[in-house]
Amino acid sequence: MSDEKIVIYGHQASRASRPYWLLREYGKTINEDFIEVDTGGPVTGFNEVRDSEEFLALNPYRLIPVMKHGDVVLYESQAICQYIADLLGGPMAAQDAGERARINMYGLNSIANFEPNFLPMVFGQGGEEGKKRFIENLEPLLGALNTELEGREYLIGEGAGRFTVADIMMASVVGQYGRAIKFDFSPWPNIDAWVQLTTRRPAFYPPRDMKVNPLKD
Ligand SMILES: N[C@@H](CCC(=O)N[C@@H](CS)C(=O)NCC(=O)O)C(=O)O
Repeated sequence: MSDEKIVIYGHQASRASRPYWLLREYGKTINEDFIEVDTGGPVTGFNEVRDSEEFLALNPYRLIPVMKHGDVVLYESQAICQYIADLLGGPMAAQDAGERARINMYGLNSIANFEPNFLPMVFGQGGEEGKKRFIENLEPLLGALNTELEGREYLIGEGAGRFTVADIMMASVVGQYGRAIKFDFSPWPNIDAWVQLTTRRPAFYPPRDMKVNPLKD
């Protein structure tokens, strides 16, 4: 395992906010414990780093975030989150193979099912008609997630569960995007409570000098 610092290419106003949130949960500070290479992002505009040879060698798909830790290079925000959790360990990480697979399951679920319906609403895609369709798509998904959260506070672990990287990955989509568009979660009270519990954590919010509101990503 490399003792080099983790390097994240990205920007807070992008899906890089997911590994940044996780790193803050571990008490890590940008440019002290890990390095941020600012690429700009879709909201602020990308800068020249994203088209540099150095960046394209790491990710020919030209998407952020990208993580480099020694010889390990990863793109896909949720894969990066899972690597960091495994690396830093503790209760936020998987404790066994079953938990690791379930954490991965939530990472996939968040981007395969929820993100394609929440993110376009954040950008107002499709206007009112689009919004109606995205909400119709989301209703059964939210019903299922609400069922999974019945009697629980968090997604992973015995009993009410414990806060893990799975909550960060799912809440970065359902919670962050939902709150950004003031989505009405009241028909799904277990999700409503979980969104509050996860996205009100102090580490959810970037430090002031990052100057970006995560609810406006
Ligand atoms: N599934 C990927 C999506 C990566 C992605 O689409 N990133 C956006 C920024 S949030 C990007 O780099 N877009 C490039 C562009 O808009 O040209 C992940 O979760 O990392």
